Amino acid sequence: MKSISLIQFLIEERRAGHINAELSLLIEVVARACKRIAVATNKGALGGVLGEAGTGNIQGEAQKKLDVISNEILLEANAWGGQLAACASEEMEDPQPIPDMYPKGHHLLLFDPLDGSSNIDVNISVGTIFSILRCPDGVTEPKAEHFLQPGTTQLAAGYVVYGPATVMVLTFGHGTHEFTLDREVGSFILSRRDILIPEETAEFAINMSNQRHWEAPMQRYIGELLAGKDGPRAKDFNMRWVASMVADVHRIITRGGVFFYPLDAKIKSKGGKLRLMYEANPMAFIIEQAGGAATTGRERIMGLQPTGLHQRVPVFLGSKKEVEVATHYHVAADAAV
Ligand code: P6P
Repeated sequence: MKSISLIQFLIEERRAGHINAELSLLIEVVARACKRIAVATNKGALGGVLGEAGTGNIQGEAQKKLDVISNEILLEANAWGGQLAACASEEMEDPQPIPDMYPKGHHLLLFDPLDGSSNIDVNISVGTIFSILRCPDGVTEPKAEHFLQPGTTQLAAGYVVYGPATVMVLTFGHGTHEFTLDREVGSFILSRRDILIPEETAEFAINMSNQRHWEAPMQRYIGELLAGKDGPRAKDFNMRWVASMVADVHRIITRGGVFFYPLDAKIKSKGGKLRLMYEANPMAFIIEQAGGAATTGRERIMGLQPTGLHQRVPVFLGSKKEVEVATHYHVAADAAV
């Protein structure tokens, strides 16, 4: 099959009217930045990039050196291109404006520069997650509130998983597509177009160590999966947990499955573990475009009206039928109260 590069694919998408020239250029810039992040992560111990940075982020988390490096790479790559009005990052409290000496564009870029960074020092896959919104008309100095748009308004979303291969998965709302980095050429090459994940699955991903803290419907749902073929689900299930959302989601994009980070007693006051704007929303867009579902356990993630740039939400995503079962248990339990 003739290989199609990311740039060629973007030109096709422009001709199809799915994206405009500015968004196409922005995706190329983000992809180029992620190639630089891949080079940095692939150096491992030889690059002096492992371990703690000695700083903390807005989340109150200790930053890894690669968190800071990846954030800087994305900010620098996106400062001068003219496609953005501002950026927002998991690593920064406030949005980052485009420097005055550069032209501004019509887009807002949100990202988790290196998701799963606790896995870096043990050489397990990590990734970059990004979401692209339109900057509201007439807004030249975007503030946090201008980013607070529901996931349904995303123009594009994607992730890059830095694993045995460096793989980018993208959606513009016209299907979900996968590109694999050809390191010899330095190009992302289309490896899967119009991905569809199975509606059914026998594989779930959750951090079981939190089980005693879950709400009752989650206890019931996971208990039924663990009961296997002798239980109410009448089939055995397998479990995976990489503790790197990008890696877990990419497995689901590749072979189906379902991923949960539910509320639990430890994190209930924060609203959840994962961040809505630059983790849950982009992953929900990607999963829905691949025929899956993404809810908070009670409602569609992409329908939420955000209340804060770093807002956290529960995440249930993946194979549609399984997300629906788990969500139904929570909705039914709420209705019974
Ligand atoms: P836990 C990584 O820190 C992350 O944000 C996601 O990538 C991952 O799915 C989750 O947290 C892992 O959380 O509680 O299992 O360490």
